[in-house]
Parts: sequence; structure tokens; C-alpha cells
Amino acid sequence: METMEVFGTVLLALLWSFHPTSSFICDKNAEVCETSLIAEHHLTMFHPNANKVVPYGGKLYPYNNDSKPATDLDSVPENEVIIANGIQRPVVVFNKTLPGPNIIVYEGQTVIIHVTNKMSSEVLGVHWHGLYQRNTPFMDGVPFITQCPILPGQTFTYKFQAYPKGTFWYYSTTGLQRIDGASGALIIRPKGADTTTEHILQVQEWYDNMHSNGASLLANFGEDTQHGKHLVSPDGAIYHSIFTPTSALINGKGNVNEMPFYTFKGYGNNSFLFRTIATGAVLPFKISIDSHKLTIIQANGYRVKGINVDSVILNPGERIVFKTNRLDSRTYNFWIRATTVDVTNSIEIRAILRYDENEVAEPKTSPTICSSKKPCKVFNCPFESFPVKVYMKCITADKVDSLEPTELQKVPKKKQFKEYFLNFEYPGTPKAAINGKQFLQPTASALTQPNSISTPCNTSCVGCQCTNSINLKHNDTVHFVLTNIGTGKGWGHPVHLHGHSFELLKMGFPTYNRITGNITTENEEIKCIKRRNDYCMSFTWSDSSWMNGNVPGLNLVNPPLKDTVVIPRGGYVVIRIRANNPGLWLLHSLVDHQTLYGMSVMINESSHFVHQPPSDFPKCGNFDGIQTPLH
Ligand SMILES: *[C@@H]1O[C@H](CO)[C@@H](O)[C@H](O)[C@H]1NC(C)=O
Ligand SMILES: *[C@@H]1O[C@H](CO)[C@@H](O)[C@H](O)[C@H]1NC(C)=O
Ligand SMILES: *[C@@H]1O[C@H](CO)[C@@H](O)[C@H](O)[C@H]1NC(C)=O
Ligand SMILES: *[C@@H]1O[C@H](CO)[C@@H](O)[C@H](O)[C@H]1NC(C)=O
Ligand SMILES: *[C@@H]1O[C@H](CO)[C@@H](O)[C@H](O)[C@H]1NC(C)=O
Ligand SMILES: *[C@@H]1O[C@H](CO)[C@@H](O)[C@H](O)[C@H]1NC(C)=O
Ligand SMILES: *[C@@H]1O[C@H](CO)[C@@H](O)[C@H](O)[C@H]1NC(C)=O
Ligand SMILES: [Cu+2]
Repeated sequence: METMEVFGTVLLALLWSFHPTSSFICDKNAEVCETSLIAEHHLTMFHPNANKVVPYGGKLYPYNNDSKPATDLDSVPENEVIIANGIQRPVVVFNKTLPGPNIIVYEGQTVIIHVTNKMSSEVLGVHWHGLYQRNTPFMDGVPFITQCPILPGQTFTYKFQAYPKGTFWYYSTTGLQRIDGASGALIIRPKGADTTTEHILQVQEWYDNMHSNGASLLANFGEDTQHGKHLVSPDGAIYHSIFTPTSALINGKGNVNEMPFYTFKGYGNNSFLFRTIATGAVLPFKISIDSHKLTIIQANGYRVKGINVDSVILNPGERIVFKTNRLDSRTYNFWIRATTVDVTNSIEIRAILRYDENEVAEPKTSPTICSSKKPCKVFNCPFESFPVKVYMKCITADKVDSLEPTELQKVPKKKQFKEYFLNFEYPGTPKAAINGKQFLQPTASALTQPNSISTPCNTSCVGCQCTNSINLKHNDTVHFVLTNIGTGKGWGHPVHLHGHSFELLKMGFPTYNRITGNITTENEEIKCIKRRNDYCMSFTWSDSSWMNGNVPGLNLVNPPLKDTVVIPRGGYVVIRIRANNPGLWLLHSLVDHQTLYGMSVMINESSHFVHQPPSDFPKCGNFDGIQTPLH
């Protein structure tokens, strides 16, 4: 009987794996989890035996010499092809899959990952987004900051503790490789947990061109020569810049001519988990499931008091975990929808949530209708409110209660308290800066070879390039006031801090036109006190009594814990950390080209960096590495 059941489960699993994303799942009792990732160039819509493939009648066939699908030949297994949006282009991927394989481990395990660079002429480093890397800051995976880049043909071995638990993400931190596909899910399950009813959903925008080779950047300089879409957010932000996405993917799969949609399994009447990850480079996506309520239980790695919503917005780099179950138990087939939040030209990608394995048809469900009587609830908007007529009510990221303990609850002693104002600016390609400084990457690993920094910042730097760093004193409590204000303000910047989780104490918004949702006035609680050209070099609170942490409305009781947050366009966020993790941590925008053009700063906590890397840790030669910005 038991054997039968096991057999049945295996069969079912096979039936269900329409588009298997391969997974490395560590044994929950293991102390060490060891695996590898191979980074290489590959092609979408390509099969090693059939060469180019094309979709036809829901299957993939070799492309024959008459420019038609060779339907007289056997169809090509879908899981051996990177489909993306069905258009052939080069990609940078891990293990020849898009996204890369899931890596699933348990809290506290030692994780060893050998990363081999099989690209012929590009370097890389792999970052484990959200992990603390306590005592192993040199395993954070940022070339020139925590390690030397991995050269073509080389293998670098990452070794770190799986901590904290939650939904994370790994990706290449070099140039624009992430936008070309080099990323995957990294899940740290609670110790010993049995978690079989959960799904991983990765959503990203997609482009018809390759970006990491730089050619498309140059081709697009100053004007948009691609046929992609210019998206305008309700708050007036224009999401086009130099990249114009043409489509979007869920777990590497777009809406390709007659090919089946990515399909997830539903679990009867029971609720189950979706771990969602936004792996794109530019656009936020709003995710919903027809006839399902979503209960948010984790935001960017950390547990929050469950809130019920109709949809959730993920900005690049964010991860949100929700529980869900169907409200309509007579239907077995539902659409999952991921849509951009703009007001024009929106991009949508769908997937299927299927409760009956015999069902083959596409769902017939429709999205929830939002009305003035029943407005829809949306968690994590990058602005405070939608235009009034769409009847969507935003619950912003600061409006949830954390279920995580915080060690920072005590009001900081003045002496050990520091407040930094950092304005994230994007006054136009190819400029992106923090407080007027465009980050210039060091030429060797700044953490392990600090003497190699030849371009430190000084006060005369305005809109110039320099290796910006903020030195923190060990154990200090630090408030960062991150702003997105002034002529250089961009769309809501998703900002990420390495090596820490931070407390989100407050979000400050601009005022909006209720009808259009557009910004009418920037937030006036902050003011620029030193402006040069397009940049604001220095900010402060408009009301000087707010200095030193006396900001009204700070949540010091149960602030959400996060590693990524959106600074609203025309507004600010106040975040807090304790400088107790020795290392050199990047604080940067997660919008790929903004990082490339200099929207980064190093948070230097290396004064108490005592755990030196192993003696065989590679040292960077004195070569002039790849520099950012590009010119
Ligand atoms: C990646 O590919 C290598 C080589 O095929 C394999 O040994 C390894 O297990 C794969 N990694 C993961 C995380 O699946
Ligand atoms: C295409 O043409 C080449 C050379 O003419 C031939 O070798 C090959 O078999 C053809 N492929 C298909 C799929 O017809
Ligand atoms: C938002 O307001 C700005 C400034 O008033 C204006 O230039 C822009 O066109 C508006 N955008 C939208 C989407 O209404
Ligand atoms: C789900 O619940 C409905 C009504 O409560 C019941 O009729 C149905 O049999 C249940 N389905 C499963 C798969 O448990
Ligand atoms: C300031 O820093 C920049 C960048 O490192 C450098 O080029 C410049 O010479 C420095 N100026 C002074 C006055 O030190
Ligand atoms: C930092 O704080 C920790 C724990 O509160 C304490 O053990 C340590 O001595 C402190 N270090 C310094 C340099 O103050
Ligand atoms: C970081 O600070 C340490 C000492 O506190 C210093 O030696 C090192 O040069 C600094 N590193 C950078 C990159 O500024
Ligand atoms: Cu990170």
C-alpha cells in the first residue's frame, strides 16, 4: 500500500512537471550542502540536436530550410529548450536554464557552491541576495569589492552559512548579465521543515536583445531604437530609459504562440505557499490569481503579520511569500496574472494554477473587478496611491507589522547614533549617482585588498566618478534616510543593502493628484541644502527638530525587516541598521543600468573585519579591471 502511494506520487510529479526548473534540494539533515553552477552563454529557442526550434501547434519543432517548422520530424522536448518569449537571442545563464536551478537548503547548513565561468570572454561574480555572510563577507560575490572576478575558465568556490531563513535569490553582479538571464532562486527553509506544498514564481521583464555585451547600450544611446514599450507609471515616472522590454516571463516562460503556459499545481482545498521573486531589472509587476485571496506572510525574507490582499506588487529584487487557496471550489483551472503597474501599454504575462491534473484547457477565469464599493487591496505599491478611478487601495511596505524580533528597539544612545542622508539620482543616461557621486568600482577587491583603491571620493566631486564609501563605527546604530527627490529623481528606486536586514522605520511620500495619480509636490519634509547642477549633494530635515532620529511617525515597535526597499518617486524612506556585521557591503539600486552608471555606495564595516579569507583566496592582480560606469 505504502509503495503504491509513493509510486503514485512519483507519477503525478512527472505528469505535473510541464516545465521543470531543476532544483538542488539539500537533505534536511545534512550539515553541508554542496553543488555547482556553470555560467555560460547560450541561445533561446535552440536545441543542441535540432539547432533552431520554432513553436507549432503547442509543441517545438526543428526549423527547416524552407523557414517552416519541420513537423515531419519529432517534436523537441520543451524542457531541453530555453523558450523565453520565443524569439531567438543570446543569453547568459546558469546550467543552461532560465532561470537558473533552484537552490533549496535549510537554515544553518553550510552551503558550498562551485561557480564555473564557461563564458569565453566575460567575467562574473555571484551574489547571494539577502544573506548576512556573517564572518564570510568575502563570499558576498561582488567583483572588485569582495573578491576578484571569476575569469573565463576559472572556478570559484563559495562557502557560507545558510542564514537567515527565507526566500532569497542569486545572480551575477557583473555588468548586465542578470538582465540577460543569470539568476535563480535561493530558498532557505526553516531547520528541519517539511515543506512540500510550495511553489517558486519568478517574474521578470524580457528583452529581444542581449544587453551584457554592451552593444545594445551603445545602439540605444540617447534615443530608443528598439521596438519595446515605453511605460508610464501613474506617479508620472517613465519606465523606459535605455531598455525597452517587449514582454515578460514567469519562470523563464513568456506567452509564446500556442505553447502551453507555465503551470503550477493547486492543492485541493488546502492553502499552499507561493514564494515570489522579482528577478527583472526595471519594472515592478503586480501579481494576482483569479478567485484567490493572497495572505502575505513574508516580505523580502522576513515574516510579517498576515494581511489579506487581492494582489501584490514586486519591484526588482523583492521577494514576497503569500499563502493562498481558491475561493471557488468548483473551478479547477485559474489564471495567475503578472502585470506592469503603468497606465499605458502595460505588459502582462500569465501562468496557470491547475487543481486537476486531467485538465488541459486554458482557464476561463477573469480577474477580480475592483469597484468603488469593493476596492481591491494591493500590497507594496511603489507609490502611495493609484489613480482614484482604478479602485485599488495600496498597502505600502511600511504598513505591515513585523513578526521578527528586533534587537534595535531601544532608542539609540546619542553617542552611538549616526544619520546619513543619501539621495538616489538618475539625471539621465549615462549618469546615476548617490549624493552627486557616481560610483567607480575599485580595481581590485576592496575588502581584501583595501590599499588598491586609487579613486576615493572627496568634497570636490560633483557628478564625478569616485569610489564612494561610508565608514561605520562598529556597533553604531545607523539611520539611512534614502531620498528620491529633485531634478534627478527617477521612478521608485528599489534599493538593496548587502550583509544586513534593515528595519523600515518610515516611508515619506509626495502629494499626488487623486485623479491621475501623478505627483503634484515632492515630499517637503526633506530639503536639499547644497545643489550643484543636476545633483543634490546634501540633504537635511526641513524641520531641524527632526534631526538625530527625532522623526515623527517612526515605527520603533515592530518595523518590517527587509533587505530591499523602494524609495518612492518624490519621497523618502528611513531605514535603520546596527553596524555589527564586519565587512564591506554595497548599498545600491537594483535597476541594472542605474547600478552600472554609478548608483552605488560601499558601507564600510571592515574596521572589525577579523575573519580573514582562507589563505588560498585569490588575490586580484594589478590589472585594470572592468570599470563602471562604462565611460
Ligand atoms: C548544475 O550543473 C552541474 C553540471 O551538470 C550539476 O552537477 C549541478 O548539480 C547543477 N547545479 C544545480 C544547482 O542544479
Ligand atoms: C538543410 O539543408 C542542409 C544543406 O542543404 C541539409 O544538410 C539539412 O539536412 C537541411 N535541414 C533540414 C532540417 O531540412
Ligand atoms: C505628471 O506631471 C508632470 C509635471 O506636471 C508632467 O510633465 C507629466 O506629463 C505628468 N505625467 C502624467 C502621466 O500625467
Ligand atoms: C473542497 O470543499 C468542497 C466544499 O467545502 C467539497 O465539496 C470538496 O469535496 C472539497 N474538495 C477536496 C478536493 O477536498
Ligand atoms: C577628488 O577625487 C577625484 C576622484 O577620485 C580625483 O579625480 C580628484 O583629483 C580629487 N580632487 C582633489 C582636489 O583631491
Ligand atoms: C559590540 O556589541 C557586542 C554585543 O552587544 C559586544 O559584545 C561587543 O563588545 C561590542 N563591540 C564593540 C567594539 O563595542
Ligand atoms: C574601511 O575601513 C577600514 C578601517 O576602518 C579601512 O582600513 C579601509 O581602508 C576602508 N575601506 C574602504 C574601501 O574604504
Ligand atoms: Cu544582496
